[in-house]
Amino acid sequence: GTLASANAASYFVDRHVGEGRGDKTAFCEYGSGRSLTYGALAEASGRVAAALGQHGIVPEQRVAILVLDTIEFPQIFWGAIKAGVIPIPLNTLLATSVYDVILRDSRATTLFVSEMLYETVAPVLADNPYIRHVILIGDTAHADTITYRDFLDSTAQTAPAFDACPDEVAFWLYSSGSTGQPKGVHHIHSSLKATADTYGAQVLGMREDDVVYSAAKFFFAYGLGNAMTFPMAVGATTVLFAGRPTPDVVTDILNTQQPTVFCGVPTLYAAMVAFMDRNGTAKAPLRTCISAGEALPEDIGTRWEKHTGVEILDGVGSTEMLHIFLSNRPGDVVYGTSGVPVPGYSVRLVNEAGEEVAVGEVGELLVQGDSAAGGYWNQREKSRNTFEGVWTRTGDKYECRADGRFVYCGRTDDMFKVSGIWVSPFEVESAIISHPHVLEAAVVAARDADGLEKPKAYVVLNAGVSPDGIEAALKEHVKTKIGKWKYPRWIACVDELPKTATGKIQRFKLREDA
Ligand code: 3SK
Repeated sequence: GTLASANAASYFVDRHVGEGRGDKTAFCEYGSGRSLTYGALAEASGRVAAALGQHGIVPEQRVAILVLDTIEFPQIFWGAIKAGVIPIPLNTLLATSVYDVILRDSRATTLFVSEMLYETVAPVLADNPYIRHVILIGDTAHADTITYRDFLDSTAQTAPAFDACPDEVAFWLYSSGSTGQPKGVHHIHSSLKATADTYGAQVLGMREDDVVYSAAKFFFAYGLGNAMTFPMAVGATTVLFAGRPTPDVVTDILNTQQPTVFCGVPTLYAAMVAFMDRNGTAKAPLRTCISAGEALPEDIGTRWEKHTGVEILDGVGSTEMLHIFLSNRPGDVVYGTSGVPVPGYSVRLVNEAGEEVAVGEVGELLVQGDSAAGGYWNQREKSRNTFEGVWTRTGDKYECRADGRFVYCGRTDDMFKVSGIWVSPFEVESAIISHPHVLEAAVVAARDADGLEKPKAYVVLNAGVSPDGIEAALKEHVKTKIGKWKYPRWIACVDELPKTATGKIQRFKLREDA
């Protein structure tokens, strides 16, 4: 039927009650047994909306959500949206000083925080000039906080959806970026449906009888689509897990929760195939697996498919575009590529002069689609450099092959030339990872005695593998796999690679060290 308002909560939450799905489970927590039906979510989000008003928090003010993936998260997120208040999900893995920067930058008036995360953020709350309410998801309030239960009990009312306009800002996400300061990315109400109607419906083919598990959490745009808006667009069910998705736990989630859709990132897929090689394959009725965050090495996709019989749809998206805009399609997967534009999006590859590059040449990827963010909060220069009219610059270098598939060639600032020829760190990494002794690798440019750039590799070996002789073996392996000039001149074996909270390798940190 027709919705009363363009408020995204009317479509994603309240509509289901009118359509007879009030008793359907929307979210269930792995481990605790707690769950939330669509009807209970409609009620709880209405209660959150009313309680926000009761506490004097008015439309267009911001509330920060530092909450683990539990059933309270959707209640708070949708409650705020319903009220016209702007929720800002925060990465739950950040350091205290970064929370200080983000809370000040956003000027959030309210913080919802899971008990387990309170200690990390608490030191910056007393001096924050904007925060008026701290609402703790847990049983015992600390000084200057109230519990979520008491917050809800402050009213017996449920508020209807605020009459939002489709172009109105609905929520923000902070982009961690591969370098530098966090940026507040503001998204509008209609963008959530735009991603559900395009990637969610036309690539994932999300269905009402799907059960989704996303190892990527709600605070990440990738997880927000996978675990919240795509299943909620069709009345499906999402499995939630608040802890760290290690291969043993993820295997147990697959075995016990029986998801039909699994959403991971390359690091997790790599760890999962190594785990399944040792412990046997997880058994779940999976129909689709997806990957994003960084490009998926071919070898990992092939090994995963051998184990599970299900292909991985590798795609690329961004916080700025809200979700995936280039992707492999079901039944048409070519590992080592990011596939083709998602219906509803168009892309261009341009050189430094802004001219389109020819097939087979490397250029920066620009993307156009309805889910683009409006800009970065209070960062005019960065907004202008990224959002150019209808086009959004991604900072990713791509090549479009003659068959129309896009191949990732690294970040605009990661590529380098060796002997005058472009080298993609990603290509060298993929070659190294295909060696059976290697779990993960990152490649950056380092300078040789002549001051010329050459590839240097940081390598994590598989458990139990000795580093003796590995340097010569890997150099030879890369030379034969992708070409003589591309082999890493130096190889450092390390215990782990520096990564952002969302799993992207922080090559800039390695470059500082190289
Ligand atoms: O990194 C990605 O590929 C991605 C995908 C979906 C949403 C957000 C991001 C950053």
